[in-house]
This record gives sequence, structure tokens and C-alpha cells, in this order.
Amino acid sequence: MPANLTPQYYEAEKAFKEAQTIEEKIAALQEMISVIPKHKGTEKLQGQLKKKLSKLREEGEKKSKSTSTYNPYRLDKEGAGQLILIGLPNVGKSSVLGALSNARVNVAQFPFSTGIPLAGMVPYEDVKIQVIDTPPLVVEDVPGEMVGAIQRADAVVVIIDAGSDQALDQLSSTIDFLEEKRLVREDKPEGVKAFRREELLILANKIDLPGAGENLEIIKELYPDLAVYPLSVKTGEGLEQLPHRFFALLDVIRIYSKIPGREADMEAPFVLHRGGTVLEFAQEVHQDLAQGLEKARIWGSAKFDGQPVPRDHVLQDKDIVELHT
Ligand SMILES: Nc1nc2c(ncn2[C@@H]2O[C@H](COP(=O)(O)OP(=O)(O)OP(=O)(O)O)[C@@H](O)[C@H]2O)c(=O)[nH]1
Ligand SMILES: [Mg+2]
Repeated sequence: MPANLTPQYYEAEKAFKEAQTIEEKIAALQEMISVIPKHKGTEKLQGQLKKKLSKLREEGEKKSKSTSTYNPYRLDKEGAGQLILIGLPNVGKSSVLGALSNARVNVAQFPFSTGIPLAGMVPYEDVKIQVIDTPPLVVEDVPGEMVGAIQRADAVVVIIDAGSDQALDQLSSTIDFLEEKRLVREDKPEGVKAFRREELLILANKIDLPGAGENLEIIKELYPDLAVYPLSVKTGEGLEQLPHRFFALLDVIRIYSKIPGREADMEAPFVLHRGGTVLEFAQEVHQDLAQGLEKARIWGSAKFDGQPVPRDHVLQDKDIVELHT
């Protein structure tokens, strides 16, 4: 029986062949499995792909356990979510992280001043957002580890120097790179980790420089689908509101836990993806709680305080939840 593979499949296969790292290979293989037409003629191939995937996963695990393959681009996630800052040399990546966190970044007047990624925690209200400052992108020669780091992140922020004559080129080459590596794509198959253009945030930094305002207008006209945020780390314009934008990019909600008969713990919220339910919250708190969960009461988005809600009730940012087993 003919396999009748689709162009989408061949594209994923091409990405697999070109992949440099195990992570990239796994991602491409997952995509091949997800887009392969599911019928009798492809059953054998499906089986082979799944075998290959589990072998690769094993290999990846072994590799990450051995210390000899230390990867500075692999930063453990912390806080409400992980956001990666990327951009061409000297656009102000390190300046942004330095201004928003205690991270000891290296800011310099000359390009290529950041050699390896560095994470800092950016406070936003009652949570902290992990932000990674990265070495400058040289789009024709980006290490595979960097591609992996972007893929693992929960959100991607692109920075350009809006005051530069190259502002437009900086933006287009960064976006082209992301699309070429399939980190950004519109046709995202189920289960494949990638970002859509609309999910990116573009920081038009150095808005204090002459000509920056004009460049910003041109960019907004040429890229109506991108969220462009004017910023000056130097004057502080846009800086205060930036953590709020970062939080919004993560698309998460904060839930406060309340033990029956006690005040809610408003100090340390649990963080859930948007659309998260009472049951998912219970799983975050403790697996035992989730298993024995009878009902819950919520304060906040419910119609009245202490309203009983079922396990599949969708929570909202800042809800207080009391779990009953
Ligand atoms: N005028 C102006 N200069 C800025 C602004 N933000 C950063 N700079 C300057 O731009 C230069 C580069 O800043 P960095 O933060 O080191 O840039 P980077 O993108 O981390 O650079 P690499 O790590 O080399 O890629 C420094 O001299 C900063 O002081 C800004 O908003 N306005
Ligand atoms: Mg830097």
C-alpha cells in the first residue's frame, strides 16, 4: 500500500536530517510522527519512527546525566516561567536584564560582550520571571545549543536597536532565523513545540536615539502582526511596565492556596497555565490531594466568595482555592 506522505511530513523529515542536536532531532521526529498520515500503508514507518524516538530520548537522557557534556545553554527553569532574550550584537540584551534584575550582566559599548547565557529573576508583583540573557546572534552561525534553548523557553523576546540604520535588518534577520529553524511558525501541528509570530515580543530598544521613532513607525507598518514595544534602558522609558508584558507573554495564572478554616496563603502563589482547572491546581499542590479531590471552593472569579466549584472548573488569575478531599 502506498504511504502517500504529505509535504508537511517531508518538511519535518528535512528538518530531522538537518538537525544538529539531539533536542532538535527529537523535535523534528515528534513532528514527523504527529503529521504522518495514519493508515495501514504507513504503519510500519510509524513504528520505526517511534522506535527511533525512544532511542533518541534514551541517548539524550544519558547525555544530560554525564558531566562531560555540560551545556551552558541548558538553564533549569525557575519561577513563573522562562523567557529568553535574543538579538543581534550590541542591541541591549544584557542592559535589559541588568536593569530588571540583580543578575550580574556584562554590558559594554562594543559588540560580543556576552559569551554565555546568563539567567536572572525579574520580579513582577508576587512572582519572579526567569529571563535569560544570551550571546549575540550571528544568524548564519547559531550554535545548536542556542536553538535548543529557544525551543525550551516559555516565551521569546527579540531585541533590536531601534536607533540604528540597521534596525529593520536586525528585525527581519532575527525573524527569518527563527522561522528557518522552525522555532516560529504558523502551521503548528499538535504536540510540536514552537511559537507563533503573534506570541513574540519585539523590544525596540534605544528609542532615545535620533531616528528611532521613525524606524519604529516603519517597523509597525511592515510588521502589523508583531507586538513591538518601544523601550529605552538608558532613559527608563517603558522599563517599569516591561515585567507586566513579560508576565503576559508567559500566559500563566497565579492561584493562592487556602486550607479550610485558615487564611489563604497570599505569599507564594502556585503558577498554572492559562485555562488550568481545579484538578490541575490540586495536582500542583500534592498528588494525594488530587486523587482524593471531592470539590473545591473558590474566592475571586466565582460569582460569590467561597462558591463551590467542580473539579473541571477553569481557574482565573488570582483565584483563591480551598481544596476538599
Ligand atoms: N542610547 C542607548 N544606549 C543603550 C540603551 N540600552 C543599551 N545601550 C547601550 O548599548 C550598548 C550595548 O549594550 P549591551 O546591553 O551590552 O548589549 P548586548 O545586546 O547585550 O550586546 P552583546 O552581548 O555584545 O550582544 C552599551 O553601551 C549600552 O550602554 C538604550 O536604551 N539607549
Ligand atoms: Mg550582552
